[in-house]
Amino acid sequence: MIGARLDEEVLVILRFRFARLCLLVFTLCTAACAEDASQAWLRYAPPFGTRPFPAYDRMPASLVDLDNSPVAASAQNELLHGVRSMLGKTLRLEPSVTGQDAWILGTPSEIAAALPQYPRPSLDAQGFSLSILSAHSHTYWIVAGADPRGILYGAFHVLAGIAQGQAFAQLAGSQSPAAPIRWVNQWDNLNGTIERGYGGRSIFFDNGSVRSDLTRAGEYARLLASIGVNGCTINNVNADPRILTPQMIQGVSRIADVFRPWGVRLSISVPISAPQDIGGLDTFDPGNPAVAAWWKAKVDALYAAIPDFAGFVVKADSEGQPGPSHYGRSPADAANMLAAALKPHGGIVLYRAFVYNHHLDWNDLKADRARAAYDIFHPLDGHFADNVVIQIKNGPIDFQVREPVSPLFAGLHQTNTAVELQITQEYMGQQRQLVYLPTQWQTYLDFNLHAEDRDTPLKNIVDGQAFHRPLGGYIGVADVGLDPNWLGSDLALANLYGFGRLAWNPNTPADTIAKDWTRLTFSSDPTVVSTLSRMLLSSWSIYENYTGAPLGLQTLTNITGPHYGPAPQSQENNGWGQWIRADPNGVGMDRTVSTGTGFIGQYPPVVARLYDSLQTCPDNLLLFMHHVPYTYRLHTGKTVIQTLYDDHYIGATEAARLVRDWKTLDGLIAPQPYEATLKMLEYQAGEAIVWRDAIDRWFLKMSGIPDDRNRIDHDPNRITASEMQLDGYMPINVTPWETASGGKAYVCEDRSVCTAALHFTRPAGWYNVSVQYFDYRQGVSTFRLILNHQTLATWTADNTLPGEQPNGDTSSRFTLPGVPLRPGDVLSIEGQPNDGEPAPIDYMEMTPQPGSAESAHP
Ligand code: GCV
Repeated sequence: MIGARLDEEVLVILRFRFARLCLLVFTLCTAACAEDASQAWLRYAPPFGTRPFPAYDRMPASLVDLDNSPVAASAQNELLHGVRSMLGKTLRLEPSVTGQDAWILGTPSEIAAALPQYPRPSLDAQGFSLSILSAHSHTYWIVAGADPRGILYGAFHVLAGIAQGQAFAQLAGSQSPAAPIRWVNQWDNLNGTIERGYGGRSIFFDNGSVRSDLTRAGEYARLLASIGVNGCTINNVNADPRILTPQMIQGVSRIADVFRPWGVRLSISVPISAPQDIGGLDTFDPGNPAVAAWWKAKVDALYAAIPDFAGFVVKADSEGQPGPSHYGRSPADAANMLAAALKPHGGIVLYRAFVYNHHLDWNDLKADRARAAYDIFHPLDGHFADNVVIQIKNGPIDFQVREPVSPLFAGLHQTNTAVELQITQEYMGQQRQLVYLPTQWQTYLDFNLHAEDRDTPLKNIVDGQAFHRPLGGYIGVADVGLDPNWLGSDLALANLYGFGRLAWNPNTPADTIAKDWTRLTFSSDPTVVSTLSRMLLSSWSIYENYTGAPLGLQTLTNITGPHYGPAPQSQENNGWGQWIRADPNGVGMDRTVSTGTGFIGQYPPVVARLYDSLQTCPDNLLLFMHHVPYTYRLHTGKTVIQTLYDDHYIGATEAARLVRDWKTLDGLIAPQPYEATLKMLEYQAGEAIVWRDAIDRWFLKMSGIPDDRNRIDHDPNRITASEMQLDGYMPINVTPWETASGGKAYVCEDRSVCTAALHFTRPAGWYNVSVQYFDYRQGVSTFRLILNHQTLATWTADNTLPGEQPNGDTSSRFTLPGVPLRPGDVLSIEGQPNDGEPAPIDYMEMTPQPGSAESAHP
């Protein structure tokens, strides 16, 4: 026994030394290595460039770390690195405070022991306090943390302040996190893929094992710590039971080792069927003692390998995952069994409320997926163990473009809850389009559910205040990958950053977060900060408008496919229950109490009254709550159908504005992110047109009511392939039909080259020429744009869009601005297929440059 304990101590010391060594290597490397995208908001650039920063001229030269923990060592190393990088000075590490000015790191009691004059702040767990103390004729810059994590968060706060040009004195004050749980979930599979991940392969797993090189995992933990995130669930909630094999537990413990210096606790998702899947039992019934014993032994083994293991995330009885209902047991039976095994070690269970039947009867007008979570979990309120937290998606459906807040938050008063937000943009453009989500999240977090007829905004429910719960908080589905910039797009990182900031303090305005992130990531130049933050803040509404989801239609994307391009019909006629119930007369789900599914009745009375009445239901959720005729007039006075048409035009116009705004930052942003982002925004502007046209066409056909400006399929600048002279190009049907002109794409199938040509008949002038083509995931077709005999441009269809067919997932746009055209010109597209991609095309558009076509005669 004593031998075992000694071994354990030696192991802890070795781990600690290893962590320090890693940190040292990390510090030296990051100082010497060039700035790269993986540094995200931690690039530590001098805030004023080469100009001096006098506030730090007389800063203490020494740094004393009074806390002997690996996490405080991270704080120390981070300060060393950040100060050197931003201020060009290297702090001296000193063992004690005597005889010098110093930066001091420690807990209040450690600091008071060294400096009795120190007025101890009272701090909540993981909180920090920054202050300046003058004593013994010396000045101390103090970073006090309630615990090692608090010290680390304080150090990151100081560095973020320096990076934004703030003096240490300006940063003085205390902060504590709003809630104890501030976790990210990763949906990584053991084979290295990531469900709904758009930033490359897993940083944790490859080919069924934990990666040998976990450098990125350690860097990820550092990023998370810098925004106060304290937990990470490393594998998909659609969990592979092999995560619990002894070999895998050893591998996972290596991930915990690289998380530990950053105060990030590791958790895993587990399938409730694991005792049967890999445990050799013939049951996984949570009421069976052998099953409970299996879990207890498994949990003990996990803690032996990972002493600070955080707990389990569970998806059960959902989308094909096995669950306790198989044995007639409830979620509480399953959650409590796991909780009992974890409790002696201090672990917790996050049991997801995302439980619903995905084989609903579409013809049943009372069936409603939105009701499921409340119907299942509300009756169990008070039956969950105190180390169980119910993890509830923000809305009752599934991370849609807009949803109401889930009524379940107001239906669990004696149960811990956490809100699950989605950082990865599954329904929101998949990181190929700019959508800044803190604006959306804040709408949810501020929403007052009026539980018990009191003010109970969602943020105060999940932080435990509203119902006096000891546990609760924020979960963000992040899905970062091995791509240098983690999420596949530089701008998408604002969402990861924003999640951490809101989980720490949900009262932080989305605008502040956008500006801070911009300064830390790109530049403090006022033009950059104001332009980019404006772009970020408007992006959710732009996306909502052009994707066809305004008025509470949730999403109109392809829900049975990749959740990307437009496919409104995919909502209907299936068991998934994301119905919008559009018919020739009207649209929307009737969820009222009197005539509908009764979902609205799950809300506390104040909110139920708001949504139930057509007079008070907000326009932006109207069609989520009510079925109305297309001619129904909104609070704006405009009809539903005309609003749907107009909003799509507004959204597409605004998406084009994002490109123009970004271009004003040319020269103010480093070349690589500038170019990559420009490409993304240009693509997005094209995709906004695809969405606009598809959804407006679909509603025009469904409603039979014309757009009052007759815009749909009447673009005077557009000539479709069917109107061109074709050599080799052949029409094929497109599914869904509304994602291409006339429901057809033109493909080059049996030839090495095909062409489509048009005779230009409009006035001479300068035109922007766009070609709409389809870019499959596979194959790299080549296109050539030819004016008479002159090649104007060539490009390749080399994007990795989520589709292998011509439709809204793959429709893409190439634009060449400023082409001088004259009547009689022949403009042609030449397509060369490649590897099964038949150089598919849709149309060409010649848009006169403003003011030029009539006046100029090139
Ligand atoms: C991990 C949606 C997503 C699934 C996801 C599921 C969940 O249905 O499309 O990919 O599964 O939500 O949150 O469990």
